[in-house]
Amino acid sequence: MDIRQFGWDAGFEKRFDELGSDHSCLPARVVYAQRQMYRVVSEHGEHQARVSGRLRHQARLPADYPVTGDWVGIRFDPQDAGDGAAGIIHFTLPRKTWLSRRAAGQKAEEQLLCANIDRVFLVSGLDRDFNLRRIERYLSLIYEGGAAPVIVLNKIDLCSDLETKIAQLGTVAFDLPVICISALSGAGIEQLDPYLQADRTVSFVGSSGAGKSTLINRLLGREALPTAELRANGKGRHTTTHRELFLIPGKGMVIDNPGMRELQLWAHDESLADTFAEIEQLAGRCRFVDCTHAGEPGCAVRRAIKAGDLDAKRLDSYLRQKRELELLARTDGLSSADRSNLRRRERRRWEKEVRTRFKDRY
Ligand SMILES: Nc1nc2c(ncn2[C@@H]2O[C@H](COP(=O)(O)OP(=O)(O)OP(=O)(O)O)[C@@H](O)[C@H]2O)c(=O)[nH]1
Ligand SMILES: [Mg+2]
Ligand SMILES: [Zn+2]
Repeated sequence: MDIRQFGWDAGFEKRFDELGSDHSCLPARVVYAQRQMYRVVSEHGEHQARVSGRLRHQARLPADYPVTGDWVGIRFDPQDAGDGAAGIIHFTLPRKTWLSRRAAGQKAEEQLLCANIDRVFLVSGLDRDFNLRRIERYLSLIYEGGAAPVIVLNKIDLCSDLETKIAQLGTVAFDLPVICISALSGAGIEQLDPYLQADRTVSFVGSSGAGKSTLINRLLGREALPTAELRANGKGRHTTTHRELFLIPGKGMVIDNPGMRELQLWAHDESLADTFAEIEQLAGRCRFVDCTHAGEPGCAVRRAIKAGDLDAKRLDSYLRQKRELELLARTDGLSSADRSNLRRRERRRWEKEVRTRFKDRY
């Protein structure tokens, strides 16, 4: 199997050579991860793998374990593994981009969702799933991980006020691509083609029931994933329960994700500055440099709201996210936040490569 079709390139190869110095390791990409059992693709094809005892021993945080989309170094030895795991994962390559959120629960801990993605399709149903504030949260989460968002509005067949919704979306999406489709009928999905390119990986996020798996099935041309209607109270169980990477011949890779009920941020201020670029810009014109936009004199942000140039709900959403991040920084999660900082630094090393990858996108 040629792993280049899974996105293996010179950049990964270079880092692999830096890490896998003893040459007995092979590169492999994680296509499925659940409870420390992994499925990977390597030059030997697709097979099971588990992490080495040493990796497990050294892992201090959940994010130290490989996730779907990671490139790892494995030793492949069919004789070696009695448990059906033909590969032993010895290390994970530095992640180019990623998606993570704050794990549910009291502890401030990062939950890494997937890694090495070029794009994220933020799938939102045009039914009652459509929610600007939720889209803002997803955007902060996506910007933090360094992948480029595309907003996919699904279920056009159920929507009678598309124009209004698109106009509303304009106040949070600015120049991001917005694509309207019906995953069920296939209407409009050819508009996704420019974002589905060989060697590139797209991760799908959005609420449960938004139609992520339906769309992936349609792109794959087979029912690879189960899909289901939400229960009438909107609380239905999550149909997708794990993250899995699929290869679409000629169109790169897609990663399905379970819908997220709790969307707690794991991010830094810089990501908010991307999501709320126009507010940050206005804030630069407030009289006080430390203006909290809570009613101080000479506040340019409040002025914009009065003038009708900025939606008060959007400022509210910005302040809410900001408070959430301040709280995160103050809790015992600091050390893991530092950890995430490290990863961001690593990403800066990647950035030039990421940018050249985006340049030839269209
Ligand atoms: N009317 C309509 N229904 C759709 C469309 N796309 C998906 N659905 C339906 O929406 C329901 C949920 O779709 P899924 O693909 O399972 O949603 P999901 O986003 O994968 O949900 P989770 O796996 O729980 O995160 C299913 O009953 C689909 O048939 C669409 O374009 N129009
Ligand atoms: Mg699903
Ligand atoms: Zn202000």
